[in-house]
Parts: sequence; structure tokens; C-alpha cells
Amino acid sequence: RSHHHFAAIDLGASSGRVMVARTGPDTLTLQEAHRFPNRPVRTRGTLHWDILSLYAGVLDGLRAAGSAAPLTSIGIDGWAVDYGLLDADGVLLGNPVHYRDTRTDGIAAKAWTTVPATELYATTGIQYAPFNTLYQLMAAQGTAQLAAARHLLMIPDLLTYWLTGELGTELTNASTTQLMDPGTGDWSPEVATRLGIGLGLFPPLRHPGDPAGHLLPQVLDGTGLTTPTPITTVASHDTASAVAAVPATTENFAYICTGTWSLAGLELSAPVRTEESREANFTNELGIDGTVRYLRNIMGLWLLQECLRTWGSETGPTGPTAAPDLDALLREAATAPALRSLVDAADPTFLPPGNMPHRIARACEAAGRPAPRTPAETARCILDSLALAHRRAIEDAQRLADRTVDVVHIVGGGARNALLCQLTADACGLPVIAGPAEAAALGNVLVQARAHGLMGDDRHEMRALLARTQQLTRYEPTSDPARRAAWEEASRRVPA
Ligand code: LFR
Repeated sequence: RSHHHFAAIDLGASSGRVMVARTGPDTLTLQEAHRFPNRPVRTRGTLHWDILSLYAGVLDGLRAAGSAAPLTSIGIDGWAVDYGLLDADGVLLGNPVHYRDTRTDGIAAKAWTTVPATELYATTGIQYAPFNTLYQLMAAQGTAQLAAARHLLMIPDLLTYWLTGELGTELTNASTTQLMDPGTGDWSPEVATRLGIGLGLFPPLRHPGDPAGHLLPQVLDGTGLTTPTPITTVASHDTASAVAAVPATTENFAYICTGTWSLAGLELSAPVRTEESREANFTNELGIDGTVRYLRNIMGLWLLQECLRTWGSETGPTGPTAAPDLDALLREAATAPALRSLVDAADPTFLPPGNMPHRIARACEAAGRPAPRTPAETARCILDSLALAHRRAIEDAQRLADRTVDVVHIVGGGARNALLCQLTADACGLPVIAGPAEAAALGNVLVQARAHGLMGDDRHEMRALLARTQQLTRYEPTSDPARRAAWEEASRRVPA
């Protein structure tokens, strides 16, 4: 067979999808077999992932994928840091907690009294974020649930376990726990011991490309699949899969993985763990082939998604209001006043769910800037602010890693947002190449295809195939001197 079909299960914060890719020597096409919502649920004050509903969506997706074509293999990627705990019988102990839950408030400061933040960064290279697995585990210390736990599985590893019965910890996702040393690609027992975390909870490491078992008989029955289909370990952190699928054709590129988050930075061959880098809150997560994803987490299109949710749940004088249509809103935002209302898109006050338009207006006012008054002005404020945050991250990354880039690749859902891409090109003063939007699923598929011998070891081969087969859009930075000056000026004022 010269063509193969691979299924990519890709779980995002607002939806999950199962995609089927057809690959061949010069072919790479992707089709959505099934998409399902990911709706967090709050019980007794704690925000959870509805993991069984996600698993049901995965099974429906595999049924749809398998009915389209026989699958050579399946891979799973999803968001990072979160996990499920299993008891001694392998039974899941409670629903995994959502990284936007507030149980970790104040925990990092407590950790730093035992392992100073400087030392923690010098070892793990991981950014400060309240939701790092390390802080989540510290928040859980003393609970009956953690005491009963025998295994900890990151979200994609948990789904793999249910599908194949095999326990493992995938490397790229493990690197986001803040319990590893990105220099060695192995656990950091010293950090774990000092903070009272049992590394024994983590099953042995698996690397992208490793086999992860075959679908269990009851899964085959439940999905209508007939042949023993293998699961292949991919870069199971969605951002690692997305970076693997950046269609770069040169060495000097920066990337922005856009979606709920904007993850902006560089691909390096070794971590940068200087004090300056820690202060700039850059992270060193692991990628495929021993690479380091040196990047900053920026609040991303979550700001807009959460505004849309708020607008859609408001009650106006004549009853409930509907959220504005996204395309219409973006068209209006394109003509709204530029660089007028601005917020710091890395500000942690935007992290939890809640009334986002209100929080954005307050942040503008607190910084002495006009608050946006309409949904279109709010959307413009968000996109201008994101573009500025993209610029700052890419500038900082180059300085801190002593590298220079001449192009910015935007991959992920935001690659479809033409206004965001153009504003980012203008803000950075660099050309932007946008696409593919389904980068995480494509990175997932390509790592599987490579593991099955359909492509050479060099990851540049994967990138070259993407550049040849995917539809990409190029945005040139503005050449208008007044607009260039406006971005320069704005980047000096924000954050306040
Ligand atoms: C993106 C992402 C980011 C991670 C955040 C939380 O989907 O995986 O890389 O920081 O979600 O897990």
C-alpha cells in the first residue's frame, strides 16, 4: 500500500476532534471524522473536565474514522499539565481538575519557601504558571484521593490507558509538569523529594514514536473496528505536536501556536535557564527529536471566546441576547479604531472563567486607557493586545536565546483569523506565514507516519511535506511609516 490512513485524536480546551489523515509520498490530506464539545463542569466549587464525556467522544470518533478507511495507527494529543489519578485497581479516582480551577492560588509561593523560584527554574526551566502539575499536586497534598492514588496519568496518557490497557508517561507532556530537567530529558528527583511529591506515581516514560499498545477487545467492539489497531505515542502535548507541524523551510523562524492560548517562541536544541529568562517567564518544554520549545504562554483567543460566551449568556431588555456572529464581529473589528484600548495579554487576571468584557474594560481603565464600549471595539482591543504580546514574546525570545528570526509562522485555529495574522505581521515588522490551522492533528499524524517508516528520520522532511501540501497564507508587515510608528509607540506603552 502506498497510501496509509492515520487517526489523530486531538483534545482542545473547548472541543475534541478525531481527524483522519491520508498520507503518501507526496500526499497529506486531513478530514474531520468527528468533533465534540469539551464542557468543563463545576461541582462543589471545583472546576472539572468531563473526562468520560470526552472518552465517549473519542470512541464515537474512532467509529467514524474506522468506517472511512482501515487505520494503520492512532495517536492522541491534548492540552498539558492536567492529570487523572488511578487507585491500585486501575480505577480513576474522581474527575480530573481543570487547570483554570483556583485551588492552586498561593501554592507556588508556598513551594518557593522550600525550593526558591530561582533554583526551581535553574533545574526545570519551566515558566511560572499557577496550574503547573507540580503546584496542582502540592494543592492536593493531604487529600484522601492523593493518598489512595497509585498511578498518575496525564490526560492523553489516561485515554491511551483506557484504549489499550497500557500505562505510560509521554515525554513532551511530562516536561510541562515542572518535575523534569529539560537538559537531561529525565525526571528531577531532587525537586520532587524536597516538595514531597512521589515520582513513583508516574508510569515509565514513553517517547514520541514508541508503540503504546493495541486497542483492547472491548474497545474494538465498542467502535466497530475489526483489526487490531495500534496506538502510537505522538508528541502528546498538543503544543508539541503543533510545533512539529510548523511548515518552516528555513532555520530562522519563530512560531505562534494559536488557539485558546497563544504559545509564542522558538525551537532550540538546548534549554535557556538564565535568571533573565526566568524573569521574562519563558518556558523550556520538550519537543520531538530532543528539541526544546522555548516559548511564552499568552492568554490567546480565550479572551475572545470567553467574551462571546458572556455576550451569549446576557439578558437584555427584551430577553436573552445572542452572542454576535464571529465573522461579522471580526469584520467590524477590522474597521474599529486601532491601538486605542489595550490590555496586557499575559495578565493572570484573565485566567479564570467569568465576565471577560467587564474584566477587559476594567484593565483598560486601570491603565488609564479608554475602555472599549461595543463588542467590535472589545474584539479589536483583544486582537491588538494579542498582536503586541506576540511581538514582545518574539523579541524577548530572540534576545534571551541569542537568535535572530526572519519569519513568523502562525499555526493552529488563529491561522484562520486574517485580522489577527495581519496585526501580528504589522506588530512584529516581519512576514507571517499562516497555517496549517490543524497543526496539532498534523503533527500527531506525521509522528505516527514516521514511526511506521513512511518518512525519513529528519524532522525537516515532515516540514517540507507540510510546506508542499498545505494551504498557507502569507501576510506582509505594513510598509506605511505612520502605522509602523504607531506599533512602536504602543509597544513602549503596554503593559502600563
Ligand atoms: C495549549 C496548552 C498549552 C498549555 C495549556 C494548559 O492547548 O496545552 O501549551 O500551557 O494548554 O495545558
